[in-house]
Amino acid sequence: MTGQTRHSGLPNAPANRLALETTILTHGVPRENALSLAQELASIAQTNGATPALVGLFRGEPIVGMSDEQLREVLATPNVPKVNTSNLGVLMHRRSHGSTTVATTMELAAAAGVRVFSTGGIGGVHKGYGSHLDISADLIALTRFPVAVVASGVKSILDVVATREMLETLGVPVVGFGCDEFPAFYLRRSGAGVDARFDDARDLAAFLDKEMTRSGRGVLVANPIPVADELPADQFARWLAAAEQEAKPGREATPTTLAALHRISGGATLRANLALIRSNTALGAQLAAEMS
Ligand code: PSU
Ligand code: MN
Repeated sequence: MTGQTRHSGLPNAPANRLALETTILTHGVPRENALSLAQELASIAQTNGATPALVGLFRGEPIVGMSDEQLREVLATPNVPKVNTSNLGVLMHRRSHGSTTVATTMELAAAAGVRVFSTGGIGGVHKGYGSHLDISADLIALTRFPVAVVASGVKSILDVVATREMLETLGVPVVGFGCDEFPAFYLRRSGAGVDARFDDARDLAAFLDKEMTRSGRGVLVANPIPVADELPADQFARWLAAAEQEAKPGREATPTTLAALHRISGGATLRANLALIRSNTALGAQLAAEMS
């Protein structure tokens, strides 16, 4: 088969696959938006030269390239668990459906030879509601799996500057696409920096190829939310302060805060979230198309 390389993992897998995650579908957006979002992202990936591969757990089976039919069944299941590196094995053993977070999507993508993955924003260091220490497994996954993650930085519900510092501590390369600052999801700027700026997708793809082959680890590609979709910082701060009152600890922290924000903002944060996911999917697809 043409277009196949030693990186493609499976014998017949195309080399231009772009991984997409299931947690943004099950926990990041209202359920009624999930299927149409998945279909839209798949078509954006194709338009930009990639083969989309939705990652998730179906009846305990790790899937890289979930079918619409499988996705429909997962979405119709109430309380689909969020799959982290830590509970992946147990959920496989129990033949559960599961939606993969950034960390687990990277793990399964890497095992299948997929080297690029687009999402909204990665998890990171939480601000610490009460006395809890809560740091996402997404950060550690970047040190373990050779996958380039295209995201609009970390979700602005987190401690963005602490997360940026933690990435530095872990030695994760953070490159900005068309930006000098580390973006903060709904906002284009955070005050923190990136390790390098790239403006050309081809050049960035060439770097990612070389870097991940060299290090065997991941890279975070920070792609800021499109200018037209950015939220006003002061308004966002007010919405977030209100949403934080409803946040639950642990695995529920991110989904409960996002859902509260979507409601309190009258849908503005959801629209911004969808806009940045689309934009990250387009960039990820261009990179996947260029990489070997
Ligand atoms: N990006 C979004 N919405 C989301 C997420 C990312 O636009 O819901 C998900 C990702 O799956 C990420 C997870 O891995 O949030 C972070 O969860 P935690 O903080 O529990 O690690
Ligand atoms: Mn957590």
